[in-house]
Amino acid sequence: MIEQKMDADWLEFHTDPKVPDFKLPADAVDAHCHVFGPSPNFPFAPERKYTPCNAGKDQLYALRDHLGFTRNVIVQATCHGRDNSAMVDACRSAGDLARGVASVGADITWTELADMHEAGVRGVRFNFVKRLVDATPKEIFIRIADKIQEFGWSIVVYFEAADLEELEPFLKKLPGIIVVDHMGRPDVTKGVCHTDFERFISLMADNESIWTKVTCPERLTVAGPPYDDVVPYYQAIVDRFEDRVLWGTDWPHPNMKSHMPDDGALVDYIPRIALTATQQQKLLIDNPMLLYWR
Ligand code: 0GY
Repeated sequence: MIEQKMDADWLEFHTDPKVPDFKLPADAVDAHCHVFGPSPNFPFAPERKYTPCNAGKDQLYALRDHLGFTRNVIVQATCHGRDNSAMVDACRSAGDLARGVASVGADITWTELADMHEAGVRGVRFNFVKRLVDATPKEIFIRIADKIQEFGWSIVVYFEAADLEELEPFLKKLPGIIVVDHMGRPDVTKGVCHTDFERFISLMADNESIWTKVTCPERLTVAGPPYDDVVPYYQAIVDRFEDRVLWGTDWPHPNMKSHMPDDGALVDYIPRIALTATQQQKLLIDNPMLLYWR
């Protein structure tokens, strides 16, 4: 097998993250992370828009233990396209301690879905971020959404704030629970009262089936670590929708060009965005368990 060389401007994940000062509650779930390869065993997809470093399941589970998490939700990354084998293999290795979110086409069969379900997959991801994927017609996503209902899976959607207005009617049509990645990627230079973020808040307020991940300050920040500029966005969401939020590291942090976050410092960020013990319990345990381990 041929090793696929990572992009020249790729930043590798932090290899020596701090032990967090914030002690995670027992049974906490890292509900947004990925595995990349390793490419000799699990080659990256020919249609990928980037080639990452190798970051396999052993490294992910070592990080889980180092940070104090118990469980992971491994989200299929675009560099693996619709070949979910690295993610599924990681889920199988962790037994009941990992769940997966897959990327599939409309031609996925019942048997393939059932096999993935048995391995721990509990959702699909629809990606609208233009730098990551070629566009998929919405009818295709609707067909996939219909197929997964029988399995009780949820849907993760990834888009950027500027695209929400156009996507809103489609999102409202989707069945089951919809989880929006990274709060729909607000532009944090605009402020929490800007119409773009208010649109996102209204979407959640008006649609009880829409959840979100309060994740990736390292992607949303303009100021850089310790990501003070993103805190008000997370607080606004967690305060209002504490039963519909998830948190994850986003390890190994694909496409970070400016800096690579220390995953231990990201864990220390949690009490800044979920202020009470009740909010932390819901964010880190109750909500992900309800969605992915029922
Ligand atoms: C994330 C964010 C990114 C990449 C992917 O699947 C992916 O390639 O999700 C990104 O570049 O913003 O959530 O990992």
